[in-house]
Amino acid sequence: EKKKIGVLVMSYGTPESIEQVEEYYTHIRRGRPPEPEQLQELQERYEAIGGLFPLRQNTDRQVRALQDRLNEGDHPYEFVCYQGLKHARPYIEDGVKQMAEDGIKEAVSVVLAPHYSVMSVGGYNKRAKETAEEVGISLDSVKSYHLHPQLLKALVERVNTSLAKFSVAAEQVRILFTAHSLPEKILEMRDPYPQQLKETSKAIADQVGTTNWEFAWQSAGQTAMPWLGPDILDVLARVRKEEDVRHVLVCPIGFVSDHLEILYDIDIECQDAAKELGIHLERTASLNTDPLYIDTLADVVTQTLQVNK
Ligand code: FEC
Repeated sequence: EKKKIGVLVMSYGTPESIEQVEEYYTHIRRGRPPEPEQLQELQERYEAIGGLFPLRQNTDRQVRALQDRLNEGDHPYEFVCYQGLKHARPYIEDGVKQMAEDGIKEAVSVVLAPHYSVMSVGGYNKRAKETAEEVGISLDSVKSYHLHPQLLKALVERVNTSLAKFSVAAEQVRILFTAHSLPEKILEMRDPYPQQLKETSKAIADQVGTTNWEFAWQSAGQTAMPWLGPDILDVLARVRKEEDVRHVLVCPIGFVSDHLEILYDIDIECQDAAKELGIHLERTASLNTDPLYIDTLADVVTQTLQVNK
């Protein structure tokens, strides 16, 4: 009989229907319901990507692929994956409680986002740990995996595939690596997030063999506090105006699957801006269930398990 290890796979979460957008948005805003205009604006963004919520299916597929991958090969464990979503059901707490109901005593958690911020992955891990302690599960959390060789390999392949779509030589394409912006106050906390993102960007650019790249933030929230910049829309305008850049490849390294922040913020909003500016803009394909990404996850989960045993 193999020893059962629970694997809590945590992801952002998405609504299941347009009607559920309000509840979801309220959860993101820590219980404060959005203004009617804010709600309508968000519902319109989901409508613009087809009235669909692809993050749910993509997360389901990634979790299934990870469980299969973890159980391949010869080892003394049986891994059982559970989902824990930040802003939708099953919430992180639901996933941990389900593990306890199923008799799991030891678990590892991993977030479907490679870079650590106290405001992103830190928040997921805290909720998971607190619930695990309540229900008597010993839980260790993966913190980040932004330089994992298999992850980099998958991203380098995608950049190379996209570079081939331009009519100019690869070195003439400006690569913009992006991730979700966060409030600037993370800088005061010496948060590793900006540094890790720059490390991933540089590692990919080095392996591709280009120096024609920069980093930009995307999807900043509409709040009074300042968010990390420069924003990608400003970068597009600047590189066109100041350097006459007309070929841009966006590589959203902070995200691992297709969802609103990719399909709307880049594929609609940035594409529209690029068209206005006369820029040919491409985006790298999302990782989704790329076996190299699933290998990355399996590897960091088993390493975390071993280090702590
Ligand atoms: O497809 C989908 O349904 C969900 C797409 C989605 C992903 C995502 C990832 C991240 N977020 C992060 C931080 C913040 C902060 C706020 C915030 C707000 C929103 C809103 C929507 C939304 N996020 Fe998100 N995020 C996604 C969607 N996010 C919708 C609300 C409307 C808006 O502001 O656009 C601001 C909260 C506040 O108001 O206080 C902060 C970070 C990530 C990447 C890491 C991760 O996946 O966890 C960081 C996907």
